Amino acid sequence: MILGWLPEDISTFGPSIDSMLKLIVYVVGTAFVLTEGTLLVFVILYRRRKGGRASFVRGDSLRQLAWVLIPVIIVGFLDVAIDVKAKPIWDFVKVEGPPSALTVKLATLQFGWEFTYPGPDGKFGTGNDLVQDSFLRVPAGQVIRLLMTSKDVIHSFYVPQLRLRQDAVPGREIPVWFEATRPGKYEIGCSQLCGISHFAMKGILLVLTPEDYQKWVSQHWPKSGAAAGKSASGARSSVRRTEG
Ligand SMILES: [Cu+2]
Repeated sequence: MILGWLPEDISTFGPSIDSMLKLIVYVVGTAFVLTEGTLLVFVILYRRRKGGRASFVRGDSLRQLAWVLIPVIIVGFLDVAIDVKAKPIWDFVKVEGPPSALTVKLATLQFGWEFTYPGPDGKFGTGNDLVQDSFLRVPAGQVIRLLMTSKDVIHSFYVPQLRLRQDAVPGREIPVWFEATRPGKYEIGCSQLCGISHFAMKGILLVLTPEDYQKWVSQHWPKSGAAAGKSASGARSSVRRTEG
């Protein structure tokens, strides 16, 4: 039921993330209905009545303590069960991950996204990197690795359809991966309150068919070995393209 409210899933690991979400919603939802239901019943049953006297219950006897201890044990057990089910999913999504076909660097800043492609030689910092503001183009059906850092404050890369959210932290390079299954245009949002224009920090993820992606690469990437885009001062040894 709850999964019907979720955005479209275009990630290979999306179903595992959704299954965790479903499990947590059902466990917490059941606990919510049971505890609030019990509270409501007790409020009505033991409401103030004429001649009734309140008493102070200290919870000394085991019978009284059981009202606290039994729910604690149940909640503790469910917590551990959720952790056990989540562990392999966490390891796959956040720790191990499959080998990637393409690595892109992401630098976040107030208030935008800067994606750097390694250029035809597949290496960063060799003079033919391609820097793209706001737009991340990737081929569908291939594992993409993003190396994230931030130039100023903590931001957070969030694409709901990828079921992927990761903070970008200054001074650290954090790797994430994803494999998008469906070509399309998806919004990248920043999900860390990062300053006055946080609301406007929008990027675009374009998932292309492998053919369209190759076409874009051949049209826009610097040619192999070319130190294209090198400024007169040599300050920036990469090609920078900005789109509206
Ligand atoms: Cu931000």
